[in-house]
Amino acid sequence: MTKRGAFIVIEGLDRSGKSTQAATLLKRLQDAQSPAKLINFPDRTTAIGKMIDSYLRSESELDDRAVHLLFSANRWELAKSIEETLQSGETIICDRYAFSGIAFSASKIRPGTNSYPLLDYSWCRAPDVGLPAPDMTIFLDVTQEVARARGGYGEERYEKEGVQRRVRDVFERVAEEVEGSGGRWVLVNADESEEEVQKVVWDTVKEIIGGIEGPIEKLWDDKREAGNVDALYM
Ligand code: FDM
Ligand code: MG
Repeated sequence: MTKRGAFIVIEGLDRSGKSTQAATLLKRLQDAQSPAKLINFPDRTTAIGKMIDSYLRSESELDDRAVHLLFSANRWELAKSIEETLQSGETIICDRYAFSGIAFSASKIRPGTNSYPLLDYSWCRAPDVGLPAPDMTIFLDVTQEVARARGGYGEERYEKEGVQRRVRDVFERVAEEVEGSGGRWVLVNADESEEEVQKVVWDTVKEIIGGIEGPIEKLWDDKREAGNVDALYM
């Protein structure tokens, strides 16, 4: 049986070194003659992506639910091409995915208060159910102190300490849930040097870059009991 490519997601907070690590991993795979490509979410090049980009730059305002659904739609519009790429035997390294979608939206607070969520966790998760599931998610965990020492955050909407702190909390819940549903979530200490993190990332992915034998799983697609399905169509 021919193997398909591996679907590797890299997640983390801003300043965790995600994009740098993703690019380095791509290069190492290519150097090892292992076909691979790098994608990232949000993909700001599509029509939906352009709306997201404008929102993130604070050039436009959008309802919190509307923008959440746009982020998800941006993944769905690329889902088929992800599957085709994997089936063709090419590995995908993906800089952010549905987990960022939940973490950033579910950590939003009600205006004028200090409490969240504004959007319910399970509501945030729902639109991404059924997307191609990663074979492995590498979470680059950076502390606030180190993020600050790396020059702090940029100018975009979510690049603020308060936001990042809350997002980190929600990511912990996402991690538990991914592991609970049989997914692989690998926590990497991203406070370490770029080289050190590279080493850990490479050691982690080595085993799957030769390809994967099973089918592409679906994200959080909990099988309904037959009885429930029947009830649904009665
Ligand atoms: N982000 C990213 C979300 O809020 N939801 C999502 O589904 C995704 C994929 O977009 F602040 C946020 C996370 C980040 C911003 O991402 C832009 P990059 O990777 O920093 O460009
Ligand atoms: Mg960013």
